[in-house]
Amino acid sequence: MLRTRPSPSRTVHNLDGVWDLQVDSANVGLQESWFSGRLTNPRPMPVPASYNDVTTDNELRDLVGWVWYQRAVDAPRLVDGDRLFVRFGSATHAAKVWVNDAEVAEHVGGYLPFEADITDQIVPGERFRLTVAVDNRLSWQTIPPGFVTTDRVGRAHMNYLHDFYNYAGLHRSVELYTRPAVAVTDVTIVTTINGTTGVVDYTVETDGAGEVSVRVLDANDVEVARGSGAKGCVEVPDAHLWAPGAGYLYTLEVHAGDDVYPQPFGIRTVEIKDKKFLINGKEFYFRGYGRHEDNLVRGKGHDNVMMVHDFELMKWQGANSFRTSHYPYSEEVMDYADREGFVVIDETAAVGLNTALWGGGGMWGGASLPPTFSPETINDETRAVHEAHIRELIARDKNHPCVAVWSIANEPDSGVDGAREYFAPLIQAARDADPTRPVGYVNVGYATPDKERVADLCDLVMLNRYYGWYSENNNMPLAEKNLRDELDGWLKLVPDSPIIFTEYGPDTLAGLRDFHAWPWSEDYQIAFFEVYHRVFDEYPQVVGEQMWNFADFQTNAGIIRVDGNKKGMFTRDRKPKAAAFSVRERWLRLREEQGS
Ligand code: BDP
Repeated sequence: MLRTRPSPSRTVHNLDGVWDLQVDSANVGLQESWFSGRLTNPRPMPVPASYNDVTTDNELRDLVGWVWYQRAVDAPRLVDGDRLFVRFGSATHAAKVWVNDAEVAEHVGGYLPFEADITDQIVPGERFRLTVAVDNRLSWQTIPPGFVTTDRVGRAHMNYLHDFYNYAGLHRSVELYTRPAVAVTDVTIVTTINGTTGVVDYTVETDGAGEVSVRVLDANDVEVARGSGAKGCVEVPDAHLWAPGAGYLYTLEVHAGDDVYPQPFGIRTVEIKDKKFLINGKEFYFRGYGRHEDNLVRGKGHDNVMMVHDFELMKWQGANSFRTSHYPYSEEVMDYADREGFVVIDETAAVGLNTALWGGGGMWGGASLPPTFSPETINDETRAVHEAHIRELIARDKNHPCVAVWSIANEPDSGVDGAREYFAPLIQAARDADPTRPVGYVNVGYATPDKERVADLCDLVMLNRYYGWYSENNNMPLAEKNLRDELDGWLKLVPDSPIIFTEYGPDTLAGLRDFHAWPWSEDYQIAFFEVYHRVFDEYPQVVGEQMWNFADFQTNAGIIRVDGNKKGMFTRDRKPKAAAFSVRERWLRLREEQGS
């Protein structure tokens, strides 16, 4: 789906601000048609934000079910048959939207955009009522999965198999935009490099028939190439490449009928060859983090101040990449990564496809659950939802030069019956949707090479490992031995795949120092990274290190979390822990040696 971008033929009206919100604990709003008038008992709620931490109300914080957002909107005047759309950056996890009394949109999946043409529901220049009902419930047939239980005192619980708080609400901007009736509806750009020439293949889809032409503008808006037709190839002589740390962007200005749509892009290639990860034909080594969209008070609400600050911290540390663990991030973040030259492993929201981590004394405690892949849990219907989600993500992010890898899941149960059958068609779906980028998934610690059933279908191996934390705690010599032994197993299982460590790190309490470098101390975090980095340096097949996590973040309540997960390089309010400085030294040195 195209991002909203203003142009001579398009206007964008931002609807962020303080909306009304009403909690629907009894789940009656739909039957009682709450959309048909003003909400009767609203409270103020900022958009974008997670609603959970904004107020002091426990009912809202731990709600299981629907909330209703509402505001009055002034419809713009429309010229020459223009169409008016309302667009949501995301609504977590499912939403229904009404304009006055008319339902205009329904969407499931909490981290991707959706929109509706509302031209026929509004009177141009007049005010209308916009109501959005948002449901935070997950099921075995949603991505990510979850399940609701009710306890003996009648309390509903949202159970989920992932380690971050189930923040919900309108996390990203809500916008109105206008565009001509005949308009650009999709653009796909694929670039290759021929000597010093950038070769730009493009495909344009339109609503209605209109003559299509394109111009390529450089970063100073100077035209450097042009072409015509809905599909074609234009050449940019002396191309300025997009490269890690140097995010040079061109614009493909697409004209269709009267519509003009400016699509930014970068000229660059990504490729895996001889066990190396290549960007523009040069070896690339990933330095960075798994991250979260997570901040004090605003939860997963997008915030430009925090976005720019986080990128400043990553640059300070010498990072060149991150993974959008464990869901698609806001479009603002993807645009900014393009611009700042960060390399992104773009992940779906398929986290927690793994009942083994939950039940039978698993990491998160709780009741035993059936096997991961079963008719009652992750089944064919889940796979269809997962596949649609992969396609939606690739449709949204395919033109971002920052995206170098598609990660189609985090830590699924990849070593059990049913895993290969489940994942083979999904990997194929990702390749069909984008034949240009490597595809993989992130492997869980206990799906070791002897058990693993999916890795050989992927282009690369991505590993989350916690030797020295969840196992071999306070025994780094044994952790190191086990890490090396396991790596040797991967080299045998998939000798041609490069390996990226996508998670490793211990929980670390900021301010806790210890002469003996005990677990939880800042000193243990430093020692832990030293061991892992020493091992990485000895295995040429390891082409990246993304520690867990950029910053401390909020999780569900539980006996292994103290106000959240504390594996951050930075605290939740972005203060550096001691390891931030030692890792910085390493990453600045590697940047020097590796040139990006
Ligand atoms: C992995 C998960 C990640 C967790 C992390 C941890 O991928 O979401 O937060 O471990 O336990 O299992 O800290």
